[in-house]
Parts: sequence; C-alpha cells; structure tokens
Amino acid sequence: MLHKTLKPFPDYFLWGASTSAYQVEGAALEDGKGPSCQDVKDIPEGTADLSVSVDHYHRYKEDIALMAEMGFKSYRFSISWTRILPEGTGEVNPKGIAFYNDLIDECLKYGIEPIVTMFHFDMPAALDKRGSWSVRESIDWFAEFAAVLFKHFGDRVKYWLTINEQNMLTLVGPVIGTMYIPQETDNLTKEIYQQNHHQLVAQAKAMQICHEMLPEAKIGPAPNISLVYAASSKPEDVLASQNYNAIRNWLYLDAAVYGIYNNLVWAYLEELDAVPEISQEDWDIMRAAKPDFIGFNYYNTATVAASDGTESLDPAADQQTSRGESGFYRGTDNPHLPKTEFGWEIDPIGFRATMRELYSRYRLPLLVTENGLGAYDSLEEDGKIHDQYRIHYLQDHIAQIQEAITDGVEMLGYNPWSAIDLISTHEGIKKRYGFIYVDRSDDELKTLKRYRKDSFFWYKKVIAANGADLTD
Ligand code: BGP
Repeated sequence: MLHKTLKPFPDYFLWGASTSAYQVEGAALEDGKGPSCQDVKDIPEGTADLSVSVDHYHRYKEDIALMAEMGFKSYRFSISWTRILPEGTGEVNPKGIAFYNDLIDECLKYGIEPIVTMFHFDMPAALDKRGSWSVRESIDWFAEFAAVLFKHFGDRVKYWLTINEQNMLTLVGPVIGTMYIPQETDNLTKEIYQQNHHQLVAQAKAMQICHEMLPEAKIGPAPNISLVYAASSKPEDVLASQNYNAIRNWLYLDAAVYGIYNNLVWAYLEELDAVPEISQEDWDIMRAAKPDFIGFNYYNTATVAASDGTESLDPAADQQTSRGESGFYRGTDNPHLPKTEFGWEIDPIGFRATMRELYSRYRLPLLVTENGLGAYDSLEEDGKIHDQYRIHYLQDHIAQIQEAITDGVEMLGYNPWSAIDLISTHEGIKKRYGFIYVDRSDDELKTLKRYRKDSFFWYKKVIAANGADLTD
C-alpha cells in the first residue's frame, strides 16, 4: 500500500531507548547484590567481563541527564533480580530497592516514563542451583519477585515488561549465556520446552498479579519478533516459513495473549517427543491472563526454505542469524538485504511487515522495546563520533513505523537499543549500539567517560519534532 498522506506520530508516543541491567550497570556484586547466571558464566574470548560493564550503577544520574537532554519520553531498563533478592527468593536487599527507587525518581524528575523489564537474561545463580526454569517452583519464584517489584515500584512505574526475549532464551540460550542444562537429560528439546512452558506460566501469573495489585498499570511480554519470509514462492518454502514463524514468533504471543499453544508448534513438539508437562492449573493461569500491549524487539526478518532433511541446529547461530532444523525449515540468506558489520541483515520494510502482522493477529497496541544497529564506532580526536550509518538505520526504521501507523497499527512508542553503549550479549563492547559513547574497550576500562555521538544530536531533533522530521 502506497499511502498518499502519512498519519503523524501520536502525541503520547514514547520516544526513548533501552538497556538491560547486566549489560549496563556493573557493580555486579556490590551493595548486597547476589550473582546471576551472567556473573558466573564463561566470558567469550576477547569480550568484556560484566563486573563493571559501563558503570551505570554509579553514573546513572549523568546518564539520565544525557537522556533528558535528548528529550527522552521513556527509558526502558531492566531490574536485576539478584540486586533485589540476592538468593532469588526470600530476603529483600534494601540497597537494591534504594538503587531502583533512585533510578526511577531520577527519570521522573525529567518527565521520563520508566518502562521496566522484570527479567532480562539474568537468572539468579542461586536459583540455577535449585534447577532454574526446569522446575515448577520457578513459577512461584518469579511470582514472588514480581510481587516485590509491584509493591515497591508500582506507585511510579506504569509500564511493565515480563520476560525479555523468552523466545531467544529458548532458541539460542547457550549463545547468550542463559541456558540452564541439567546434568541428566536424554531429550534436550523436551527439557528446553519444559523450561519455556514454566516461563509462559510464570509470565501469565505475573500479569495477573500486576492487574490485581496495580489496576492502573500496563504489562506486556517482550519477545524478539522477526517475520519469517519464504525463500521463494515454492509452496514447500511457504510451509517452511509458516513452521518457523510459529516456532520463533507465534508460540510466545499466542500463549501470552490467548493462553493457548500454537497448533503448528504443538505438532512440532509432538514430532520431537518434546511436549512439556502441562497441568490443568497451568492452562487456567494462562487463559486468565491478558497483556495490555505487546512489547517486541525487532532487528531484522528471517528467511527460510523447505528442509532437505540435512539441517541441524547451528550452535553458533545467535538471535538474528539463520538456523535450520531437519524436517521443518532451512535458514537462508535473503539476497535482497544488506548486512551489518556483524552479519545481521537490515530490513526496514520487514519492520513494517512485522508490525502489520502483529497487530492483525493480536489487536493490541505495540511498543517497540528494541531495534538498532551494532557497529564499530570510533572516537575521533575532537571527541566526536560520526555514526552516520546508525542514523541511516534508525531513519529507515522510524519511517516504517509511520507507514505502519498509517496502515492502522496502534503504536505506543519506540525504544531502540541502546540508550548508551553497553556490553553486547556475546560480542563485547566493540559492538556498539548507543546514542552515547562510553570510553572503554573490551580489555581496558579506560576513563568510562561519556560522549555524545552524531546520532545523539539527530535523535534529539527527531524527538523534538515528534517524528515529523527525520533528516540529518
Ligand atoms: C537482544 C537483547 C539485548 C541486546 C540486543 C543486541 O537480543 O535483548 O540484550 O544485547 O539483542 O544483541 P547483541 O548484543 O547480541 O548484539
């Protein structure tokens, strides 16, 4: 559809950006914080460890002042579970509560709406020792944590996100350092989908508790959604794209929104003898819960062809690189799309296609919780960072949000990754995403000084014009 006139961004549109606790805060074991799985994992060679990250824990005031200077209407950050409950359950750490109280108040001081992710890739190490998401108790652990958050921060936080990228935890958990693998298992797929099931129920419980405790608040999931294209118009390729769309995307949202398992995923799990154990109570909890909006992270689309029976899951595949599974789909490159320096395809039009599809399937407002370009940036001698490539990426994607709004999609906001440079999930700080540059490398902490990138000044202008001027 070629629109003659584009509809404007709504007045309430939440322009901002995102971070996550373990990637930005540092202070990994300070002020009573317990270790999370990220603090005890093996650090990929040549990448930064997470003990200091970019020191947001000590510099959040300066960082939020910079976000306010850009005109942010929202800041999406995650709360570290083990800063609040060092052992994952039980005793609350008052210093952890104090830190997030201060962070929230600092945002509100500038009129920045805090958007809080409850869980972003950082399972408490103490709970991993107790079986992590494998065991049913994990549903209660998460519900306990959720209630603590709502109790302490619910008077000021109106937007909540449950689990960041649950689909990536399930599909590529080992690459992002989050996968808990029990020592004895003869069917790893079943084990993974059992963990996934417990997360679905835990999320549903958290949504229910949120609505009971905070009737004014809004809560939603935050999966990584990439529309999956068929590699050709060959009918077998189209079926493969439906398979991977269901496995990668719809499983998570059909469960969150409708409390059901997607039928193609169910058939896939049956084929693999990996249907999880589901109690009647689980179904009841899932069906009773309903999100208020859908938060989603978008980096690019995926493309798949029919399986030729030889595919096996590539253990190095990450959130956005192609994969395949014998009998179901075969990941391919899309010859129409360019790639980033880190090998991720770039597809702004696919962003619009993804928003259209999401809205027509679920009819809930959409909040973009991540989108962005990971690149090698360089700090010039005059203190400038010329990240034109990032401006172009963001321009093209924001333009597609306006197309989607004109298509009739209800959009709540745009919170790209990331507000400030931080440590990537598995590629260190050399892969930068921020509007704010941080002076550190993977092996040296340097000054940790903050610098405004060219994209900082550009985004400030975009926000001031409420998206009506994207030019640089
Ligand atoms: C998402 C995660 C983020 C973030 C981002 C970029 O999958 O939610 O935590 O890191 O992707 O990914 P990466 O750091 O692997 O480049």
